[in-house]
Amino acid sequence: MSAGEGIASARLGNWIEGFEGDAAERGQTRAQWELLRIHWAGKKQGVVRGLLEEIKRIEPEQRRAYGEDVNRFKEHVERRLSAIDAALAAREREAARRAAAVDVTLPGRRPALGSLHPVTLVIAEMEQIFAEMGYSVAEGPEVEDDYHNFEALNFPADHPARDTQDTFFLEDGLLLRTHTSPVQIRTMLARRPPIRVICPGRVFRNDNDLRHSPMFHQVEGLAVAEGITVGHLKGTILAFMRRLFSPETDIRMRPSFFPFTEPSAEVDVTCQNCRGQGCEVCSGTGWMEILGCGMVDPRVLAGCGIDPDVYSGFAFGMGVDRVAMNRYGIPNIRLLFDNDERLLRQVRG
Ligand code: 2NL
Repeated sequence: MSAGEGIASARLGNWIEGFEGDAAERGQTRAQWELLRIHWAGKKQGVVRGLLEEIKRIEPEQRRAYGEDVNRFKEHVERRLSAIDAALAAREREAARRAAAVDVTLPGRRPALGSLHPVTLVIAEMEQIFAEMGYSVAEGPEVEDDYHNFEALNFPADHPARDTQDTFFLEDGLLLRTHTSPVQIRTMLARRPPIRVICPGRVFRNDNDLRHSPMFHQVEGLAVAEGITVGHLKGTILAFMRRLFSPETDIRMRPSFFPFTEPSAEVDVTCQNCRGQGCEVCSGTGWMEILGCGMVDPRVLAGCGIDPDVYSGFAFGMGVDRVAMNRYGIPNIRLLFDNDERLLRQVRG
């Protein structure tokens, strides 16, 4: 060991200082580190290599000390290059870990919320109102037979509603129900009075233009008991309309005809668009035609095994689709049944 061992020479100090200055600048990225390594430790053109070659030109008596300095510098450069390499690798691992990590504080992706169809909403509302008046809900098949859809409802054999113009006939004497009345027929055949039932559902008629859809929705109602009168019918309809629309709503009844009721009436309610003032929706009349009703024809009761001398009943039927369009500002019946999701997104109950 020489006397100078452990004490860096000024020459070695300068070399180290030069390297460290460069390392401070170029030790930040992998690409820069590569240039740093080639510049200082490169096998052919590196600074250390150049210093080693320089030994030939050093005075012989200086060579041993010079050689030691170069070797110590070489070790310094190699140690520091691998230390910087290790630091860069640690940083790269940390960056990769962060990129792959799950951020548990991120809010979750919410699933798109579904919503109920406007017709479904209105039917639910109607069911609720009648439920509060003591009615139960009954459903039945959409594919019916002539007996339940026509015969039991006192349709004469040659009635125009039986015509292929209006009814979708299927095979084997079956058809698509043209109203939900067959559900009430089935109820009267199955149960004894008192009966209070409403029957919502899809109905079908061969009618397809700007104002009609071949499939639409009805809610029909039926009450059969001893002593049921037109007064009960009118009071029930008025109470229902005031709950469905508003307490200021009025009704008016006009004589009409249905094969299954006698007497029969059409019911108009105060136009909800203009509150009865007259507008384009109600053609200036102030009234909307919304419902048909009447006292159940004694022949219909008798056909279902209910004695018309003991019992009487009222029944009514109304379209749901127009009410839904009116309530939710839907201008065209097509929009209800085109299955365009945008309708459901815009109409929220
Ligand atoms: C309308 C008219 C109505 C009925 C439906 C009915 C059912 C049975 C017996 C008697 Cl089982 N009547 N239903 C009564 C009167 C009118 O519907 O314009 N609907 C949209």
